[in-house]
Amino acid sequence: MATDEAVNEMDEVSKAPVEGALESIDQIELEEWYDSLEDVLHRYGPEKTQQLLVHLRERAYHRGVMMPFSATTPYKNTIPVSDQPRYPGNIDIERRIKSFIRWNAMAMVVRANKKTEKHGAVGGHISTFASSATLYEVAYNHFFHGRSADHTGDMVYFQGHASPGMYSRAFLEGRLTESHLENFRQEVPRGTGLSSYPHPWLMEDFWQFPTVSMGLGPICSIYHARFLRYMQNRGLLDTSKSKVWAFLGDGEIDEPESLGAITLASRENLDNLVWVVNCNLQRLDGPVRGNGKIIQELEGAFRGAGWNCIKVIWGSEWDPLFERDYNGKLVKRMGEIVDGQYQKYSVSEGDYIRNHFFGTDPELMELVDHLSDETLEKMRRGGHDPEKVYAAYKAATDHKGAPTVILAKTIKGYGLGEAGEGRNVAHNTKKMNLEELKQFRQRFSIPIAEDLVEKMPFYKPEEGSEEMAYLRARRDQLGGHIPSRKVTSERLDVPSLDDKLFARQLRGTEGKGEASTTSAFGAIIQGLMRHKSIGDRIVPIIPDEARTFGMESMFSSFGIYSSKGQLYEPVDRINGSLIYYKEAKDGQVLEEGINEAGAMSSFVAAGTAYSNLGMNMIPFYIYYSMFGFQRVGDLIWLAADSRVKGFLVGGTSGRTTLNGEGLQHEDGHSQLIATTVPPLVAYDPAYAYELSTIIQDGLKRMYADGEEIFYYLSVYNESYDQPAMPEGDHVIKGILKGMYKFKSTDSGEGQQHRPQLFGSGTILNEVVRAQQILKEKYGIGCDVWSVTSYSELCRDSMDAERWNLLHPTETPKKSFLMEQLAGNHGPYIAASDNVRLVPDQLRQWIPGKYTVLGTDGFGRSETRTVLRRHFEIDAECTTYATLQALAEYGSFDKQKLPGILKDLGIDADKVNPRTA
Ligand SMILES: Cc1ncc(C[n+]2csc(CCOP(=O)(O)OP(=O)(O)O)c2C)c(N)n1
Ligand SMILES: [Mg+2]
Repeated sequence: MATDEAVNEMDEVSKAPVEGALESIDQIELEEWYDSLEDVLHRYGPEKTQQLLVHLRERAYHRGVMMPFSATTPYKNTIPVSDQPRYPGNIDIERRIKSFIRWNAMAMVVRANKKTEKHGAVGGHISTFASSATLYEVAYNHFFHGRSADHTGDMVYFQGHASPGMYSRAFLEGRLTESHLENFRQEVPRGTGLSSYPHPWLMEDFWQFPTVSMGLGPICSIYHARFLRYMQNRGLLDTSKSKVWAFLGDGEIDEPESLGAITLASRENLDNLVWVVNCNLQRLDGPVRGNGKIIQELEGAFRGAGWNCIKVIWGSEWDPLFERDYNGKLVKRMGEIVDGQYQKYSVSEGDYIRNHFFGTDPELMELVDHLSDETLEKMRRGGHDPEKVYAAYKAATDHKGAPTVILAKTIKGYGLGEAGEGRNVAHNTKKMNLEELKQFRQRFSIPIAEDLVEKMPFYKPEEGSEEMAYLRARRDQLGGHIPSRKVTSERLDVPSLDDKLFARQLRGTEGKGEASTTSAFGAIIQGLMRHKSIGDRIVPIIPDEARTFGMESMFSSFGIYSSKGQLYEPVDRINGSLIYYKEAKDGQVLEEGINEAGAMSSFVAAGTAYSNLGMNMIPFYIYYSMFGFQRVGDLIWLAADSRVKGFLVGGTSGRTTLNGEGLQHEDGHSQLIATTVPPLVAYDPAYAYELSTIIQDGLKRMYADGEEIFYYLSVYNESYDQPAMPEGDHVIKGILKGMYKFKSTDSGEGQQHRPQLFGSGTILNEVVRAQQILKEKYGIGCDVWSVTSYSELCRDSMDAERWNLLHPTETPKKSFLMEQLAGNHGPYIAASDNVRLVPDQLRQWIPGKYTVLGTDGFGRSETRTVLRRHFEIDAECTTYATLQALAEYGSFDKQKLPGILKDLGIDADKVNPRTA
């Protein structure tokens, strides 16, 4: 509400001289307009005034007056002083606590680098937290809520480079010891030190969300906020009290992932989401927008996207100046200055600021006449003023209907003085000389004796001190420590392989038709969703390809999640048809649209619910395999760091199996990249029974046994006869370990060597065909192995080898691979729809000649038959490679090989697929 004082102020404004375009309008006319405005404001208040102005604008449009679009507001705080709430805490004590945290955060980095200097210092960052200490401390003291019995807790995405500040606070809170701080960035052995950035993989009781790969925290936070609503709307968990906070750098905002999903947040009315952008105007090398204004640019983007945007630009010291800025000249001047110049002011002395900033206009000069140069230097930016920050957080958390972004202006390296404050080198500052340390101590009143300063002791107030009591009381009241990762002890009752949903797949197609592993997967997931004990925990996530995977019936059976339900009559619901595009408030399917990064973010949110919400959820993210690892590889890496659980399902896999789509779609290398992700278990199954066995075991390992791993499954869209699961104990074990003997033919008469053929995915069928050709045409018997996972075999082999290396006098351990191949001498021939490096992982342990066929080179559109010949992985090429290998063993006549090529229809001078 406009107070009388404010109205009086406006009176002054109305009498101010008119500038610019309005000069041509009659003064009296203008006065009348101003008076009307004042009158309405006085009688009805700002809200009604706003409505009236909007109405006037609409009327003007109607009369043909085009209004210029402006998404931004003047360069001042969004919240006027009159609306600023009373600060609920003790600012003095909070300042002291914050100062100790600043000191320890700085000391931690400087000491770690000194300690490790001789061995190549370990690095670290001081300046990011120096600029954001107030932003965090206000939240720690008044907003961040821990997870407790009646509150699912706030989810806080901390800016990665600010981690020393979080460790420093945890030290005061008694969660970390001095020894932990001493070992910042010295993490071996595990548990003794502190990780560089937020890494749940490395500090599993502490960090929840990896953020340091810029842009990923922002997008994950949006989808996390939406996932909280999903849990709520599906009636699974009351998440209504939880907020998602994300602290970002202004430089980080340039990552496309940062802004790429902001409209989802407003479309979904995510008022449980608060972003705090630390606008210190600098990134690593220099200014974020030297010649522009990042805060204004972001305001325009966020307001345009429908966010509630709160600017916190100026500290309280500026308020009296604004109060006297009757004609808006100060605000206008503030709007004229670009960020590069603001950075210059942040390192300049008072007289420069006076002459350069205020000196352009005598009236502005007069505004600051009464202020000393020293005072001018110390006038804070908004992000360093707890009262302004509190006001913004309060408004953000009270806001309804839209997410909030707070654009807080700060100074990078605040308090570091010459060592980096506002300097372009601030980001990399990790050294402080004695003089700088002394200044720091003095500026923040750190109670450390001057002669001890050089040693940079960590400072913790005595137990029972006012500060410790305050710190504890605040966190106790807010539900405990943050960040804090707490894993649920809940174990799910997962279906066994005997359950009908799997048993059906184990029987195969029984000669009644053909099926692909993709369709088998579709049946399995729908069976799981119907399962009585875990059905509601399944979270199917699909970007926009359910129809491609033949899973569209899921839409109507389970509904597509939509916070708004379905406000339209779906076009495909004709004559009461049961299969249609059904959106529902409690829908189970997350249909993310053409947005693999967003879908991956949902996968992470659901797959970490067991630790972040205390409830196991089972995400299956089904996507075009080509647009997985190489498109969102960094998010998959983040998922691994997050200790995610769930299944990534690369649909339409295979360089030659997805035959028509061509170069950009045909994937032959995701299995290779999958190998590089430590907790990821990857399989490339050929048959529905293999797929079932793997999924059942995955469910058991992750949700019944509690292992913190996740899965990657290649599924294909080629239909063929699905065999029944062969008899024998070795089959299930082999499927899970990575290989089992699938089919054998008898050795021919006098056959000296027995070839061992490896096949995976759809190409196993080609290998089986090669086995037949070898037998029928050349009288050679061989064994065919189904290799379900080269990466699992490789990991097991590496582990055995490592153990043997380090225990030279003990009985050597045998890897599963060695056990399987014992007594065989090869030759070995592997064929798959992947690049050669996938089977090549095993080369060093294969006891004989090893020929690997694969799909190295760009894919292209053709029939599967032609493509498999092009890449030389079909049955004929596998047959030939086997005979050629036997020739090298001396058990086949080499001279016959050119004739065999002809016989098999293989052109020796055909194009090389690797370079084609
Ligand atoms: C994807 C990615 N690219 C590059 C980096 C390297 N990097 C680390 S910090 C930084 C600058 C950060 O600037 P800003 O976001 O403004 O944060 P500030 O420290 O200024 O708060 C860069 C480029 C990274 N961590 N992640
Ligand atoms: Mg920055």
